[in-house]
Amino acid sequence: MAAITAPVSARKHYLNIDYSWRSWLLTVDHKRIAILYLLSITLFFFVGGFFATLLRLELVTPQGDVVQAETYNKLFTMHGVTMIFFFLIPSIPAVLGNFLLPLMIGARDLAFPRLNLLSWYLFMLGALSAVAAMAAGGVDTGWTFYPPYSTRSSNSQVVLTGLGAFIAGFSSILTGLNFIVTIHTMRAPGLTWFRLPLFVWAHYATSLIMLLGTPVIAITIALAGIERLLRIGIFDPALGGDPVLFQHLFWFYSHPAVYIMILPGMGVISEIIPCFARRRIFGYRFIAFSSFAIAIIGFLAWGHHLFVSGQSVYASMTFSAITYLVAIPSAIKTFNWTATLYKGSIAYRTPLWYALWFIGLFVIGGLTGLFVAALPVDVHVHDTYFVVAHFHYIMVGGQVMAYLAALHFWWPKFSGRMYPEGLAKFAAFTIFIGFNLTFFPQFILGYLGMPRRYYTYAPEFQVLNVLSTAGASILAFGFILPMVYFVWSLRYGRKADPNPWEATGLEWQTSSPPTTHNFEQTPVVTHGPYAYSPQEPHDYLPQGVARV
Ligand code: HEM
Ligand SMILES: [Cu+2]
Repeated sequence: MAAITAPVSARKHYLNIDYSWRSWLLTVDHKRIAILYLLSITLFFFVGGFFATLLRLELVTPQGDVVQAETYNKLFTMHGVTMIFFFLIPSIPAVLGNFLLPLMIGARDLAFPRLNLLSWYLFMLGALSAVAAMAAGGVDTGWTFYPPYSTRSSNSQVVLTGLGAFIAGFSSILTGLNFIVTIHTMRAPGLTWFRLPLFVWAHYATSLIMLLGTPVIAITIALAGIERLLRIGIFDPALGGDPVLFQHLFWFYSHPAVYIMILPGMGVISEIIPCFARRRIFGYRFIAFSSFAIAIIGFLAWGHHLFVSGQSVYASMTFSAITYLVAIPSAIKTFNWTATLYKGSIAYRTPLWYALWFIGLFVIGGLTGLFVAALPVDVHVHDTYFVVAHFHYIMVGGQVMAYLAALHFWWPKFSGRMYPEGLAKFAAFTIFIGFNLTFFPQFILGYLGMPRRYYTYAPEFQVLNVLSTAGASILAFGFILPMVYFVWSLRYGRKADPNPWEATGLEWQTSSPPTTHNFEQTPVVTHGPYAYSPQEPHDYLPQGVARV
C-alpha cells in the first residue's frame, strides 16, 4: 500500500501553540477541551478504581475484616457514582467526540466553542461537589439514590452528591446540544448525511439522549434533595409520597443513559473494524439507523428495573417485550461488524484487539440482558451478582474496551506520537484476561444466589470471590500500563504521520497533531466513508480526496 500524500506535520500545532496555564484554562479549541476532559476523567477512573479495589479486598473472605458494613455501603456507592457520572457518561463523547467530531466533518470547531468550555467547567464543578461529599464522610445510598433511604434514613452526604450529579448533568445537556447543532450546520461541502462516518451518527443519537433524558434525572435528584431538606412529601410514603415514582423517574433517564455509555463505543468500533479489515463497512445505513432505533426504543424500556417493585404484571410484560426489541438493533450492528471482518485482510493491531474484545464481551452483556429482561429469570437473579456481572460486561467489557480502542487508534492524532505496539498488545491481553476472571465468576455467584451490596457472604461463595479478586488485581495492573506508556510516548514515541493507519476519515487528512484551526483548506467531500478496497488506487481512498 503506497501512502497517499497528506500535508506534512505542521511545526505549530494545537498543543505547542501556547504553553501558559491561561491558554489551557480559557481555551475554546475543541481539541484542548478534549484534553482537559481526558485528564479529568482519567483521574476519576482511578478514584473509582481505588474504591473498587477496597471492595474486592473486603470480599476476599466471607467475614467483614477490611471494612465494616457502613464503610462498605459507602465504597460501592462512591465507586458507582464516580464511575457512572464522572467517567462513563463523559468518556467517549466528551473526550473523543469533542476532539474528533469537528475534524471528521471538516469543521474548524464545534458550533459553540465557549459553551463547550462552560460544559467542562460545569463538569468539574459537579465533580468537585461529589468529591467534597466524599471527603466530608461519603455517601451510602447506592448510585441509584432510592428513597425513602436517600430522603430520610441515610445520614450521609446525599444532598452534596446529588448536587454533583445535578450540575454535571448540565454539562452533558450542553455537550449534546453542541454536537447536534454542529452536525447539522458545520459539515464540509459535499458531506451529505449518508457520507458521515458512523462515529458521527452514533454521537448524534447519543446527543439526543443527553439532551432529552438528562433533564429528567436532574429534576428527580433535585426533588429527592428538596424532600430530604424540606420534608415535603414527594417520594416518602410517610409524608404521603410514592417511592416507586422515584424509581420510574430515575430509570426513565438511567436506562437510556446506559446507551449514552454504549452508543459512542459502537461508533468507535464502526471506525476501527473497516480500517483494520481493509474492507468497506457492511450495511452502513443499517448501522446508522440502528443507533437511532436503540436511542428511541431505549427510552421505552425503563420499567425492566421495576419488575420486583410491585408494578403491575401487565406493565412488566410490556416493558419486558420492549426490552427484547432493543436487542434487534444491537444484533444488527454486531452482525454487520462481523460481516465486515469476514474475508477482510486483517491487521491485528492493538485498536483491533480492543474492538474484538468489545464485540465478544458486549454480546455476553447483551445476551445476559435478555436473561434479566425475562420476568421469571429476573425475579430469581434480581439484586444478585448476576446483575453486577451483566452490567459490567456492558460497561467495562463494552464501553471501556471501546474507549481504550479509541485512545490507541486516535493517539497519533491526539499527540503526534505512536504508542509502543508490543507493550500495548500485552496490556490489551492482560486487561481481557483480568476482566473475564473478575466478572465471569460473578454470573455464577449471582445464579447461585449471592446478593449484591453486602459486605459479608456465606462461606460457600468464597472460592469464586477469591477468583474475582485475583482477576481484579490483573485488571488493575492492565489499566495502569496504558497510562504509563501513553505518557512515555509523548517524549519517546515514534513521530506519527498524518495518517499512520491509512484510514479514510477526514481527521486523517490533516497533520498529527492538527493545528488550532484543524485544516489548511476546508476539505471538499465527493464520496462516502470507508472506501477501503483493492479496487481503489492505493487500496483505500480518503474522504476529501476526489476519485480520479
Ligand atoms: C441488550 C440490551 C440490554 C438488556 C436487555 C438489558 C436489561 C437489563 C435489565 C432487565 C436489568 C435489570 C436487572 C435487575 O436489576 O433485576 C438491567 C440492569 C442493568 N443494566 Fe442492562 N440491559 C441491556 C443492555 C445494557 C447496557 C447497554 C448497559 C450499559 C451500558 C446496561 C446496564 C445496566 C445496568 C447499569 C443495570 C443495573 C441497574 C441496577 O440494578 O442498579 N444494560 N439490564
Ligand atoms: Cu435498563
